[in-house]
Amino acid sequence: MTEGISREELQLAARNHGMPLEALRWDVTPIGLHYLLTHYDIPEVDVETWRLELDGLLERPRSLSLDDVRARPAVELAVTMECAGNGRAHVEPHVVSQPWLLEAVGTARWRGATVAGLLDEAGVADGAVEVLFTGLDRGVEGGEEQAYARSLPLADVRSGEAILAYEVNGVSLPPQHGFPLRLVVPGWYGMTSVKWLSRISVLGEPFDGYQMRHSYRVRHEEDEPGRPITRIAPRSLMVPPGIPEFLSRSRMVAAGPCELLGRAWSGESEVAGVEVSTDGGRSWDEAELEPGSLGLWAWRGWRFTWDAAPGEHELCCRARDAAGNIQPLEPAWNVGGYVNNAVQRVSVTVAS
Ligand SMILES: Nc1nc2c(c(=O)[nH]1)N[C@H]1C(S)=C(S)[C@@H](COP(=O)(O)O)O[C@H]1N2
Ligand SMILES: [Mo]
Repeated sequence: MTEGISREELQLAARNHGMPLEALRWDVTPIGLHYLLTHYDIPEVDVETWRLELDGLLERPRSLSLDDVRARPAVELAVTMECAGNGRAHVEPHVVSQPWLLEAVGTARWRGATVAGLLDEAGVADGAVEVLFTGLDRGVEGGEEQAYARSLPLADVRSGEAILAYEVNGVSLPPQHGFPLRLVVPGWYGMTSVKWLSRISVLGEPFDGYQMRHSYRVRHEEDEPGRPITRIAPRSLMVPPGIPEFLSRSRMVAAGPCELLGRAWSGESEVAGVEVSTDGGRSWDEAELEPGSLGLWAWRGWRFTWDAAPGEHELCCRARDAAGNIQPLEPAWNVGGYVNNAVQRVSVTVAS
C-alpha cells in the first residue's frame, strides 16, 4: 500500500473504528473495542415512542414496543462479526471507501429474541420469499436517499439463528451498535446485521434496494451485476508480537521462544485448522487450535511457539475451514474491495 488516503476516507476512518489487534487476546471483545461501521449518522431514538413494525406477507401484522420484544423467550449467542470491507486497504488498485486494514472484526454475546420465532407468531403468509430489515438511519449513497435496509431470503431466516438483539455483553445496546434493537445474523458479513431496526417486512419478491443491488456485491466491472456477498470467508489474525514502533507499527521482538496467538473464524463452515509461516508464506507449520468454547458462530483461539532468531522476519497465519476454503496469499481485487481475506503479514525485527 503506497498511496495516501483521501479526506473522504479519513472522514470515514475517524468515525468508524476497528478493533486493535491486541484485543484478539479476549475471547469476547470488550464492547468498546468491537469494530464499528455506520454508513450515515447514529440516529436519535426515544425508546418510549419507538416501535418495531412487522408487516408485509403476514397473517397477523404487528407493532411491538421494546418491552414486547423483551417479553419473548431470549437466546444469547456469541457471534464473530466482520465487515465485508475488511482488508480493503490492501487491494490494488486502490478502492475508495472505509479504509480497513484487517481490524474490522469483533466477537460479542448478543441477547435477544429469535427472528424465526417472531415471524412464526405473526404467521408468514403464502408466497413469501424474503424478509426485509429497515433501520432508522437515513442518508444519501450513490445519489439515492435511503434508510439503511437489507433483506435475507426467508429460507436463511428459517434455517439460521438470526436474532433481534437488545443486549450485548450483558448490557443494553450502546447507541453506536444499534440501540434499541438490531438484527444479528451469525456467519454472515456485518452488513446483514441491520442496526436501529424500525421495520421487518415479509416480501413476495426479492428486495432491490441500494444495499442489495449496488453495494455488497463482488463485481469485476462497474456495470455487471456480480454476485451478492453473503457468508464470511475464513480468516485468522494474530496478536502482533513484541512492541510496536510508533509510526510504522513494525514490531520488535526479543530473541528466543515467542508465543504467537490469535483467533480464526469462518461463516461458511467450522474452522478446520490454522497454519503459521515465519518466512513470509514460503513454509507453513500447523498451529494448535483451541476448543471452540464460544459455540459455532464465534472465532477459535490458536497458538504457536516461534523460536525467534535475530534478523528480519515476516509472520503470516492462514485459516482453512471444513468446507475446504483456505485464505489466499495475495488479495484479489473487485470493484468494492470486498471479501479480501488474504493472509495477514506482520513484519518483525528480532534483536541480536
Ligand atoms: N442501520 C444500519 N445497520 C447497519 C449499518 C448501517 O450503517 N446502518 N452498517 C452495517 C455494516 S456495513 C456493518 S459491517 C455492521 C457493523 O456493526 P457494528 O457497528 O455494530 O460493528 O453493521 C451493519 N448494520
Ligand atoms: Mo460492513
